[in-house]
Amino acid sequence: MRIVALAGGIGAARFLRGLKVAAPTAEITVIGNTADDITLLGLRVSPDLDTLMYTLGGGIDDTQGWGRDRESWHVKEELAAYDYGPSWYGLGDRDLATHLVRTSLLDAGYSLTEVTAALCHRWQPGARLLPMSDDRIETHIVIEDTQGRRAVHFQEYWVRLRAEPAARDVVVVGVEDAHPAPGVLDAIGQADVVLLPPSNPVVSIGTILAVPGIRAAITAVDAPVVGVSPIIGGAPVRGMADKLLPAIGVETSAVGVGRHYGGRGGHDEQGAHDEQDRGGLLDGWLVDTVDADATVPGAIVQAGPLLMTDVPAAASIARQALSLASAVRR
Ligand code: FO1
Repeated sequence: MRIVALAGGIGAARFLRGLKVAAPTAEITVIGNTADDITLLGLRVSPDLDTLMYTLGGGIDDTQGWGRDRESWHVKEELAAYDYGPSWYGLGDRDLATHLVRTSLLDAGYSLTEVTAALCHRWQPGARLLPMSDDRIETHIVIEDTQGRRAVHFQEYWVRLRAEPAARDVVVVGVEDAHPAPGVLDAIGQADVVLLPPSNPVVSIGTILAVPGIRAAITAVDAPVVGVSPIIGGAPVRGMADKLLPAIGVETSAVGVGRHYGGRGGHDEQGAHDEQDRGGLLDGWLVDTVDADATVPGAIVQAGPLLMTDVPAAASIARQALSLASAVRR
C-alpha cells in the first residue's frame, strides 16, 4: 500500500513513527514542510525535515521532540563566550553536522531534495522524505508589540518570542512562486491513502498546501484523504497552534480545523452518498473522543483516543486513521 503524508515537525514525526508500526509493509512517502527553514551562522537549518529524519531514523531527542539525542552544546557555549550568534536557537554539536552537510551540498548546487536524500541515506528513516519544494519558502509572522507592527521569521516568533505577541497575520514568503519538489505530485497521484497527520494546520500543513499544485493534487486523488486533528478539546496537544489559528480566522477546535481543511464531498455526516463536491480535502477526519460530536460537512468524522503518549499509542492512532481511510474509500 502506498501512503503519502504531509508532515510538519514533532506531532507528525511521532504519528509517522506509529504509522510505520501500524503498516510495516506500506511504502510511505512523507512530504515535509520547509517553510520553517532558517539560515543561522551561515548554515541552512530545516527543522521539520530534520525532526522527521531524526525521529524516523532513531536519532531524535525524544523528550524535546527536536534535535539529536546524546547531544552536547560546546559550540553553543563557545559562541556565547564570543557573545556571537543567536543564542536563542539551540544548535547542538551533533545537529550542527547535519547543517554543515546540508549547507555545503546546497552551496555545491545540489537541490534540497538531493540533499535530503543524501542525509536520509545515513538515517534510513524507513520512508521516502521529500521536501515540499526545492525553492526557498519562509514563514514570517506579523506581530504587534511595543515596537509596533512588524514581521518576524517564524523561528524567532516560535522560539525567541515563545509565540507570546499576538499573531496578526502569517506570511509565507516565496510560496506563490514555488514549485512542488520532484516526485511530490506523482507520489500524491499514485497514493492509495493520503494522510494529514496532527501537525500545525497553519505553519506546517497549511504551508505545504500553499505550494502551487499540491492542494489541487490532493483534492483530485481517487485515494481516500484522512486527517488527524491536532486539537483535542479546544487545545493543541503540543506546540502553539492556538496562537496561529486565530491569525487565519480559524477556531481552535477539532471542528474548526476540520472545517478549515474542508470535507471533499461524497459523504454527509451520516455517511450517505452525496455527489456534491465541496472543494475540501477530507474524506475522513479523526478526532479525539472528547470531540466526538464534531461534524465536518462532506467528511466522515470518527472519534478515538488521540493522545500520542508513546509509540504504541501513535500506532493505534495510525491504525484508526487507516481503518477510517478504508471506510471512506470513494
Ligand atoms: N525549538 C525550540 O523551542 N528551541 C530551540 O532552541 C530549537 C532549536 C532547534 C534546532 C534545530 C531544529 O531542527 C529544531 C529546533 N527547534 C527548537 C524546534 C523547531 O523550532 C520547531 O520544532 C519547528 O520549527 C516547529 O515545527
